[in-house]
Amino acid sequence: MEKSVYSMCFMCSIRCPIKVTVKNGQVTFIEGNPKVAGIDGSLCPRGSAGISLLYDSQRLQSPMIRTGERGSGQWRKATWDEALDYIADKLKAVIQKHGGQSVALTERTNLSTHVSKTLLKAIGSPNHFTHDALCKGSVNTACRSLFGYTDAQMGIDYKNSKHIVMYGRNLFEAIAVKEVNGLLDALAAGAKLTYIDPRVSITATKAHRYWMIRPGTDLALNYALIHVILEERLHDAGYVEKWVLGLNELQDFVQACTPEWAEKETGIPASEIVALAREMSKDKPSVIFHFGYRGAHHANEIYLRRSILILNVLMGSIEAKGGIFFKKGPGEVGGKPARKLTEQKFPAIKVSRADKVGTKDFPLPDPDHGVPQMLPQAILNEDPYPIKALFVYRFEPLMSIPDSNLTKKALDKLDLIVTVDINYSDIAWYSDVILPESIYLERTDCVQQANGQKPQMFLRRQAVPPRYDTRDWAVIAKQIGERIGIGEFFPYKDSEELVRWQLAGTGFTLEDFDKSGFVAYTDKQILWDRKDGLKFKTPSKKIELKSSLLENAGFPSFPPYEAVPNYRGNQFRLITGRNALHTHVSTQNNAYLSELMPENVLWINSERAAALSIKNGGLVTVASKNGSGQIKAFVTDFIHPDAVFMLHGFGHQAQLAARSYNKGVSDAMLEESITDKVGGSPALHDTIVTVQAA
Ligand SMILES: Nc1nc2c(c(=O)[nH]1)N[C@H]1C(S)=C(S)[C@@H](COP(=O)(O)OP(=O)(O)OC[C@H]3O[C@@H](n4cnc5c(=O)[nH]c(N)nc54)[C@H](O)[C@@H]3O)O[C@H]1N2
Ligand SMILES: Nc1nc2c(c(=O)[nH]1)N[C@H]1C(S)=C(S)[C@@H](COP(=O)(O)OP(=O)(O)OC[C@H]3O[C@@H](n4cnc5c(=O)[nH]c(N)nc54)[C@H](O)[C@@H]3O)O[C@H]1N2
Ligand code: SF4
Ligand SMILES: [Mo]
Repeated sequence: MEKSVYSMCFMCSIRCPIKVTVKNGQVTFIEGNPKVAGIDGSLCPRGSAGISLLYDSQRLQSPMIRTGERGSGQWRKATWDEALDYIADKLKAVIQKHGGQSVALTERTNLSTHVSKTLLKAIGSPNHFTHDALCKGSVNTACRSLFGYTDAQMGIDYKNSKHIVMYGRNLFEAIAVKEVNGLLDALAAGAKLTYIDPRVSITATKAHRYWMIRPGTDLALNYALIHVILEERLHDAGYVEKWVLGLNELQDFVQACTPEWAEKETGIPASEIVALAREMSKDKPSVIFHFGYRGAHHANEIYLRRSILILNVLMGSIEAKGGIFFKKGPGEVGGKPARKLTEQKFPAIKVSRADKVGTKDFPLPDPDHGVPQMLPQAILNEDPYPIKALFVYRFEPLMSIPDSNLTKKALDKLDLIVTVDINYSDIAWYSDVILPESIYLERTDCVQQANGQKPQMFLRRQAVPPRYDTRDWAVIAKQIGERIGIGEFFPYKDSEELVRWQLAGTGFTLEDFDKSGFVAYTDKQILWDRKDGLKFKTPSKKIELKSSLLENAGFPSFPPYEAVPNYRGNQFRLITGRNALHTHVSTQNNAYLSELMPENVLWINSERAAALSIKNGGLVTVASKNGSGQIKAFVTDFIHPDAVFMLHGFGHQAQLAARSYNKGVSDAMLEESITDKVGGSPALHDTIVTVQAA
């Protein structure tokens, strides 16, 4: 018996639409959903390795309760009832003693985030954290400061673009399949790609123009580009006049930021900066300055992201074909979105967030997401109140929050740590109870509201039943809720029933997804009229270069540029990133992927390596204020002398994940916890390390 199931990949959180072939109850093939335009059957290497995850005997197979010290790896198998009762008893005790706010939950934003939020709201805790700030919090704040929309409400029209500029947006390795295909289509149609990175990534090798920028200086480059554009009147004057507030202030501010000034800071020749500004202007408005995820993570990240967005604004590319657009929801065509459990009525929460987001100490990061790198400090200082229980769902605080040793210290103060994972992650290993979730091929998930130029909904469907004693998070959360007296907030029996509850009132049913994995509210692309139909959500209803969001909170719109120091001797700036074969910290133990790439290495510039007697392939010790590790050197001309680079995601410590145990070094162990206090992101690239032959 053979069947095809339309679903969504979850080997990373991009959620590409997939088609799964199931023969006699076994998954035999996974491909990109051929019915989705822009995917057309393609998948990335990690997506293909989903089969190896499904049949992996090293993944979590049943609930576990810790029997030895935290982190000692001593466990006993438990039944679900035992594990859930254990959690409920501890949780009730914590809530009784310290109040509901003492319970925190961290997760990577996912389709069941409304379920997790419901659990916390019903308990009376504001302390729900997503990964967002760690990934792109300052991008989010930058977008809100200019347009009143979050970055998640904005999309990029690669396909129709004529010139795309990427600041370390290493799209051909840090993959999202539809975006990669869109960029490839644009390049095939003659678009240009300019790529800027201190390291020659795969994307750099495909670009028409590549600049090996001195790390951390992109902001100087952008101020010079803006300088040239305004000086030479290269901007879209009609668009700017109609939609923009603060052009004069911007012009005054960039007066001194000449290309010659930027050349000294960035290492990029002034003449080339001028050439790029002129080229982009010729192709405007169908141009994109990519606003990133995390090309450069510094303490002034928000101002870099604003400068990139401002370049788009000057080109008039916001809501232009081949530019950046605002995602349209079902409301644009009279449709209704899927319901969320968080729409229910909850008791009011009277305390502020433990990370202080939304208070005068930390006013601007998005309170919908919080700032996870502040959680360890909040736990350690019990400021503003104690946090005593932590749920970790589909997230890895020990490897995804900078300064792992500090995080560990904070975890030691907790009365209860529960991790819901699919793997023996380091955080699972450090927990009191591990709850195993069914993997994406084994479960139906909540509805994905896919807003865009055409609003749609996608669904992840169960392809095969769970191989082991695992459950879906929506069900696990409900079963915990029932045990602590908040069961009424979870009005469903299983995930399918929850999906039906979500779809009620949308005009679509669960069965409507069978044919192709998605439903569409309309066939037509929606673009607002750039002459008079743009709907900005700022207080002025304009694009605010001079931002009321920032200035009302006491932050400048255009702070002076601070020069970036050089590093010499045995000192380097540590930079990190991704590779096409792994997802963050999730896939290092995958049988296929670990064979293809078992460990990370340290990229180091040839001349600097020679001066330190470091040989290609030789072992080096890399050390920061926080810790040190030994790693193989990759000696190359393809990285700027100021920086060393390592892939994120290695250095796992959980022994039962035997393929990844102790392989390579963890960047999070080395990184200092420094935060952009305006935007909310951690400055992951502001750690200085020393490197020496081991
Ligand atoms: N030091 C450092 N920190 C970083 C980054 C960095 O480069 N360096 N990058 C940042 C970025 S951009 C991001 S997006 C975040 C990502 O941070 P995380 O979300 O923490 O990382 P992931 O590797 O995506 O997944 C974390 C955990 O989810 C588990 N998991 C995977 N699939 C499932 C599932 O179906 N169910 C359940 N229950 N668990 C599952 C994995 O086993 C893993 O333990 O990290 C950020 N933090
Ligand atoms: N294969 C794969 N694909 C993924 C993911 C994954 O884990 N694996 N994760 C997804 C997620 S959640 C995210 S956030 C995206 C991340 O997507 P990207 O942000 O495109 O990916 P990174 O690899 O984090 O990019 C970091 C790049 O920035 C460069 N860089 C470092 N410092 C500087 C600097 O000062 N200036 C400039 N211009 N560049 C600098 C680094 O050398 C590196 O090449 O990828 C997504 N896609
Ligand atoms: S980018 Fe790759 S791993 Fe991520 S969802 Fe798409 S196919 Fe899966
Ligand atoms: Mo991310």
